[in-house]
Formats: sequence, C-alpha cells, structure tokens
Amino acid sequence: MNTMNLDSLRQVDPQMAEIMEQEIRRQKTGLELIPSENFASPAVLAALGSVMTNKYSEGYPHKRYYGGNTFIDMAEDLAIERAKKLFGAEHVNVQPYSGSPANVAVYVALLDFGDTILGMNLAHGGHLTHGHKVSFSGKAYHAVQYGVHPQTHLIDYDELRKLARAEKPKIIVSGATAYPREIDFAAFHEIAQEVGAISMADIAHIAGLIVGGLHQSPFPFTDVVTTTTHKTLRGPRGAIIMCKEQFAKDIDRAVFPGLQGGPHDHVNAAKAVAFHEASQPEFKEYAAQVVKNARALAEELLAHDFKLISGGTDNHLILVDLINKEITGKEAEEALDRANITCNKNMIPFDPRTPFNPSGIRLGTPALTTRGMKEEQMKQVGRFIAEVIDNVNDESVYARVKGKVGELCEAFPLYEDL
Ligand code: DSN
Repeated sequence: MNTMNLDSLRQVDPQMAEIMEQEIRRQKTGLELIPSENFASPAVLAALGSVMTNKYSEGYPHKRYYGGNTFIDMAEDLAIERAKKLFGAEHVNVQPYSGSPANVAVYVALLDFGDTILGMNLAHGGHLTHGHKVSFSGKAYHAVQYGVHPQTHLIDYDELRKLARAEKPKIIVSGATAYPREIDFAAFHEIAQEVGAISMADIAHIAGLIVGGLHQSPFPFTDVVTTTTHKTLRGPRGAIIMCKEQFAKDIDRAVFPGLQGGPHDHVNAAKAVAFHEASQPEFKEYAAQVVKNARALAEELLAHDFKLISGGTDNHLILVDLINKEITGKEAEEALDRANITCNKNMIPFDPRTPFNPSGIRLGTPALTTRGMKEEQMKQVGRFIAEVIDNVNDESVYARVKGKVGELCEAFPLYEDL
C-alpha cells in the first residue's frame, strides 16, 4: 500500500481512514500469531488497490463476455503461467474468490449431489468445506469424516484406508487447518486410487511451505489441488484451483458460469505478483525460517509446561491443549489480546468443550517471520505467552507484557511508509 492511497482516503472519507489507521497501528504494534494470516508485500497491496478493480471480464482469457479485456487477459495469463510453474501444475484456474468457494467449485465440477466425500473432521484439524454438516459440503453431499489417532494425534492412514474401502467415496480430501504435522499426500492418493476415488488436496495452510520445499508436495500425482493465496503463500485474499488436464474443463465451468460471475481482476493481478515473489530465492529462505520459528516457539512453550497436540510441530503451526493450564481457549485468546498478542481459540482433537469456547489455541509463525523475526524472538514470544496464561486476570502482567511486545514490534517494523 502506498501513502498516496491513504492520503486520498483521508481526504474523501476520514471516518474510514481513521478505522484503517487504527488497524494499521494494531498490525504494527501487536504480535500476529494466527497461522492463517500474513502480511502481504507492498507490491501485492499495490496490485490490490489498483484500477484492475474497475473491469468486468466474465469468461476466461481470450474468451470473454465483455470488451476491453486485452490487459486483463495478459494479467490472468501471467497469473496462470506463474502458478503452473511454481507448483508444477497441469492446469490452473485463478478465479476462485476464496478457499471455500474453490472447494465448493471442485465438488460441483466433479460430484453429483449426494455423492460421498471423505474429508478430515473439523474438530481434528480439517476444514468446514471438507464435509462438516453445517457447511454446503456436508449438506449437499454424503460426508464421511476421518480424524487423528487418539494417542498420537497423527492421521491414521490405516484407519483412513479402512474407511475409504468401506464407504467408497467419490473424492478423498486431504489437507487441514489445524494439523501441526506433515501430511502424506502420496498415501492419500494411493488410497484414493485403491478405491477408485478422485484425490483432492487442500493445501491452503502449507502452500508456501510446499513452494519452499519444506513440505511434501501433492504434485504431480494428486488429481485436484486447491489453495488460498493469502496464508503461507503471502499473497492477496483469494484462492486458485489446480488440476490434471482431464478435470480442467469441468472445473473451469463450475467456477464460471457455475458459481461465480466476474473475476476479481485486481485480486488476480495481486495473485500473479505473489506467485512471482514466491518464486524468488528469498521466499525459500522465508519458508524455511517459518518452520524453524515454529519449532523454536514450540520448544519454549513445552519448557513452560504447555501441552502441544502431537507433541510439537513440523510445519508453521502449533495447536496448544490448555486443559492442564485450567483456562479455556476463549479465555486464553482474550487474555493474550490484552497484551497485544493475537491468536485464535481452536478445538483440539477429542475436545470435551464447544467450538465457541474450546480447549485450545492455535499459534503460527508465518506473519512474525515476514517481519524478520527468528528463533531468538520466538523464544521471547513463548515467554510472553507463558507469562500471560500463567497469570490470567492479572492486569499488571498484561500491561508489562504489552510493553515488551511493543518493544519487540518496534525492533521489527512493518509497512514503514504507512
Ligand atoms: N479460516 C482459515 C483458517 O484460519 O485456517 C481456514 O479457511
């Protein structure tokens, strides 16, 4: 984002400018630990806040229902080519508005209503769109859910195979939003093949780690891969669908005209910028540091008697079981917020509590790593978290930690021209 944009906003709409200034201040002065969030680069923000938002371009490059799309076609082609190269995908659709619509588009493209989906239970780390009963995926389709092993908290591939053989799903969805360990996409695909199912991987959380070579890739074998572009990938809020050529036509038709209208061309331009950034050598270093930072934070939390689901992490996130600390996830989220540490309450596997007041919190390192923080700072952050959680309701502790959080944030500035 450049300051000129903010100046014009201040002149035209001071009320909204004031809200945005407060949000900018919040982002700069707090520790962002929500694992699905990140700080998009000034180049990505520039593309998002651009004239590309002015265009209608229903259709696909060179086959539009509107005139004047020469440059929009160039931008969308560029986004597609860059994504293909980055991930090694055969076909890419960059138009999905976000992750949930992308997953729905895959189902609409490849399934009939009532077909069986096998996906990961939300309470065990899956996603609403992987078949949860409150979501479209669980209402329109017959959803069967797999989970993690009660002791190890790891995906039990033998159980998954048994379930797949018994239920004969039409599609098997891998991928998670709160799973701290590596996912074996090859095992998922093998099981899908054994039962004649389509394999689908939702890599939204770990796309940046895959690009950085830090996590097993679902390419080239997985049939369909979806990802958001704003998490570890550090692009704009949005999503893409990648697939083998044999599914391309159906998926494109499901996205447009099946479910969506005009593409968000400013977002698609920003996706192209993000793919360019993610293909640079610095991005590999960034992804490696995200993982090192998560390990360092996990070690510090373990040293402060926190229980971590699966005992630690292989990726960018940590799922903390707070039961031994006698505090709920909601209380912990609120207490940490008071010290300018942002995380989110989260269900843990086999949680005795409810989603709105669960037993855990979810922490991640993508955003702090973007600020340039390393292992030493993660240890500090771990100590801040312990200080708050072990002294909950002590206002003086909140104030003290908030002061230290402020100093740490000042040493790792963000969006300096804002
Ligand atoms: N809402 C996202 C997350 O926080 O993980 C998943 O879509």
